[in-house]
Amino acid sequence: MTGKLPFEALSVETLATRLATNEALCATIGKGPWKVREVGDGNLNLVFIVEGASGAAVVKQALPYVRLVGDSWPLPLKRSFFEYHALTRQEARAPGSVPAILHFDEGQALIIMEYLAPPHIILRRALIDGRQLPNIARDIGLFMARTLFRGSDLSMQTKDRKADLALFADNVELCGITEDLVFSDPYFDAKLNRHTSPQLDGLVAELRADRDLKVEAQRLKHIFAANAETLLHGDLHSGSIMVTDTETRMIDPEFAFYGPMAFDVGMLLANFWMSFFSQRGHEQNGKRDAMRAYLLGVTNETWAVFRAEFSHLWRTERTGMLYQKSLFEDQGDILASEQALDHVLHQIWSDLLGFAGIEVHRRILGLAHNADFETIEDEDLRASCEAKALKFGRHIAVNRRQILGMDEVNNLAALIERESRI
Ligand code: SR1
Ligand code: MG
Repeated sequence: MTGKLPFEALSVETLATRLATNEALCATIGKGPWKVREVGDGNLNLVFIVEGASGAAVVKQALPYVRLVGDSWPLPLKRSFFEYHALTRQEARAPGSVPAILHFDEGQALIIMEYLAPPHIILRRALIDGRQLPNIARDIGLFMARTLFRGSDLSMQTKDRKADLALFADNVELCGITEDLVFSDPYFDAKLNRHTSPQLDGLVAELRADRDLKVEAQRLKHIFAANAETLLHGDLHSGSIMVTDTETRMIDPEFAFYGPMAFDVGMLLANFWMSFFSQRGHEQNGKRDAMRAYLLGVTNETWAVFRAEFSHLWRTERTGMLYQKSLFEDQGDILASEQALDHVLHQIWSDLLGFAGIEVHRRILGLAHNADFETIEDEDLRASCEAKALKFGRHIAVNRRQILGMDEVNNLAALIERESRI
């Protein structure tokens, strides 16, 4: 298959014939016969696992529409191009944190990549199952600090960064999904919205009439759209991470673009807090108290690791045009450099709380829900978990400038979670 043929979606039936001569694939898994399975359970793409005599690989192909909704919502194939380029940059900036790329075909919008075999599992699934993974906070904290710092003007040469900014600026439609689905749709009666009804109807009406919340969501959208600070993963939720007990890999960066550092961190932490609030709905087979404590510990540790690594890179790799060393360290003024670092970290903290709060809202009020809540079959129980998460999200989004540290946030989460009545 070459990039010159017109685009055609692969299928389980056609994949082996169409990729039979692909050198990278044959070198990795051997020549056919191959076993092909379609395993995509995301909202946008086709994902195949292809197994041959000497191994397996993943073939991911974009479709010209949103899979979740169908061809009434067209979506450009070029998201595959952005995913490919994001993966190459993430691998360079945080080696070993993403699947290896074997082949990219721009015309067919497909990426052939390393198969993360079982026991790899999607992080969201592992957390629903109540598994306490020992390394995720460290691995994800390091990934975020390294990719976000090294993709910014704190590290890159300005000419290179501006060229990259121009490249990713064309990821318009994927940014548009986030701009609508995350920042706006949850706060009015948008067409594709849904929520657990009638249980949440009252609270949803209250949130949509909440002037402070609505203004804050739009201030955050403004930051998201206008602060092209670094190359983001762009969709760093627990469904975009694969784990074993010892390994953590980030996948699916098709939403990559230059935006605020706090967006990736906020979205990720929101997913840990949503997992925390959903645990009550998965308790049938035993108490989840330890799991809840683990999840709050993970938010704490992720943020601590992020801060520590970001600070380390600030002190050792600050080679870009921002906060240049000639103004600080080169004049012996280490204190001023540390003061500037504190300021940058504080800004990320305050913004990440906002992004986290509204990410929680959109997964309960908008189009794209998550399995943490959706797999709770008892609708009253699900609504009770969701209502607590919504209240938490509202508080951290609206009060983000006054919240001083992670303990305050996690104490609030624990308090809301223990409330018997919402
Ligand atoms: C229409 S796409 C819905 C969501 O799926 C992706 O994973 C992103 O999170 C997006 O917002
Ligand atoms: Mg995805």
